[in-house]
Amino acid sequence: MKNKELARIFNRIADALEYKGENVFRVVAYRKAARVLDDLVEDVETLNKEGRLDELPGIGEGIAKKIDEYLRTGKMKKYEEVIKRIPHTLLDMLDIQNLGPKTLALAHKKLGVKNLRDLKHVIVNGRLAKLPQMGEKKVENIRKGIELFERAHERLSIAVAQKVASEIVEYLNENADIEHISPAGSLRRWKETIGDIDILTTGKDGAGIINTFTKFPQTERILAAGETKGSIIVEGGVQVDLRIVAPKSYGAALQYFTGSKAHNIRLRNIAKSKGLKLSEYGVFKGKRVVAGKTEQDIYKILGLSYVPPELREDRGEVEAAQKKKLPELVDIKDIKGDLQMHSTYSDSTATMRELADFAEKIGYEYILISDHSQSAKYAHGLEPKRLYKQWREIDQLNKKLKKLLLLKGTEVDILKDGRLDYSDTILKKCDLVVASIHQGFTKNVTERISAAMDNPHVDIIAHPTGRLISSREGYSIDIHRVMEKAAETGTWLELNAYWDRLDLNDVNLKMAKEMGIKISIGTDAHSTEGLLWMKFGVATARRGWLECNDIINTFPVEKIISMRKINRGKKR
Ligand code: DGT
Ligand code: CA
Ligand code: CA
Ligand code: ZN
Repeated sequence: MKNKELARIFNRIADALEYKGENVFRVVAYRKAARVLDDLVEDVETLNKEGRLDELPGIGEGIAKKIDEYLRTGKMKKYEEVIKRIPHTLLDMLDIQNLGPKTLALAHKKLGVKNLRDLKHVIVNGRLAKLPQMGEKKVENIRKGIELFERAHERLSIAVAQKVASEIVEYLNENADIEHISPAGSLRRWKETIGDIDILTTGKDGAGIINTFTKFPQTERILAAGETKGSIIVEGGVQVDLRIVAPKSYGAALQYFTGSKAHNIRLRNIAKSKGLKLSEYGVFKGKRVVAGKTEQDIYKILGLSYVPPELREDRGEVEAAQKKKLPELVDIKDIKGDLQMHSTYSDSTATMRELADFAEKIGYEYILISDHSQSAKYAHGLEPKRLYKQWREIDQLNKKLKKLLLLKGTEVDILKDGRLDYSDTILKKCDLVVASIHQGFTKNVTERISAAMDNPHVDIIAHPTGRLISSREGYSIDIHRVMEKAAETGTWLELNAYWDRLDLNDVNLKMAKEMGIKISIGTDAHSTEGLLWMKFGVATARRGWLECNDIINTFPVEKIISMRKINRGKKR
């Protein structure tokens, strides 16, 4: 499928236009097209052949023509034209937080900066700071942005890693004689970023399986190809390790290669204390194997309850497993609805009807429509008039929908001065109010969020720390104080399930749970497919030890509404 390829190209066009300082609306149009293509499940080539590109939201005639041109000729004139005189190393650098296209263009023109190395150089020698309108403070922020950029590019997002891994597993299942196969490592533990992908298999012909593995179509380089281990780099620079083990030690190997290393060390010491030896081949008493075929056997013989992979980080799970007191983790099947999403009323590609149909298909009982509020101009935030219009449409839809209930909500901006972006009169009429920071990331954020939580109509604080895993550190915020306030006011905190946010993260979630705070998992979807990000939210919730009772959207809607009434009462 060429979907991702095209998405990348349109994003590049947007980058280049931004760099040149062209009309923002054109930039936005290309970004939107990129997002649509990126989320698209169907093959863009099929859609094009059937002349159905115009059915896609955000794809107008001009962009459809460019897609067609690229699919037919492998080239896009517009793309080549806009990037012609900009080095691609410069465009890559636009992902650096705090480094805008204008500054970059200036650094290029005045100081000859062509790549990241040059940029670091002019930061160190002070020349960047001397450019007009720059100064030490701005440069310091850019330096921080570079640090984050470099760190993020060493690791892969869980979403990308999972996609690559599932393509490889599917390919191996089709082309090689495989018995068991499973991802291992950080991927199986659902860590938010992945260093490399580990896959474990059993099968009779090890060398044959490895040989097939190295022929995976997206292989860029083969690092190792033996009889029990193969290692490749696939397109985009991701390393994938494949190991083949004997069926009798599959469980032991899966346990070993799932990690984490810290968890494994704890287990090995427990084995030792029982006069046993634990390795990737099994559990041994002297020379005799006493467990190894399944992971369950391994934990059992060590006197532990089975520890789900998401918990294996040595954060107390070993002690809990010894006492048989592990949490009963939430499961994706327990989720009854999604409490954050956007529609075409603001900046999403999906209409409310499309969101509703998709949600019904997933088996949800309810969804909260939470579009952006009026100040979010960049996202086409709703003025009160359009909000009321949306509510009338929700009433209509609810009459038609058989199984699903649409809830009236908003993602109301917490403004720079700490006020909310709608009056209380409006907020009062929402079924649920989600509040969040989208501006003033360094301005009294803790105080502003706390003030929002004092408002009796605010039910949920969305993406509480504001981080973007790949590119942004988050607000200057005291998350402990925010949690204390949430506990005191009964305000729910969001676990934003978008894979680049996962905010609150696993560690904060565990802390929130211990403080008695309830969590709402929302995908923040800007398309129908975005609703599928729930799996990353649930996995992160599991990594944070959360059970059904900790999570609002495992409850039936009646319970949510009555809890909300009690919370609002507390704040008066
Ligand atoms: P990553 O790839 O950085 O996201 O993290 P992991 O956890 O996937 O780490 P990786 O790929 O280096 O190794 C996969 C698993 O193999 C790891 O989670 C535990 C196991 N492992 C690797 N090296 C060691 C080791 O030296 N001791 C022990 N006990 N286990 C190890
Ligand atoms: Ca790994
Ligand atoms: Ca590895
Ligand atoms: Zn949005």
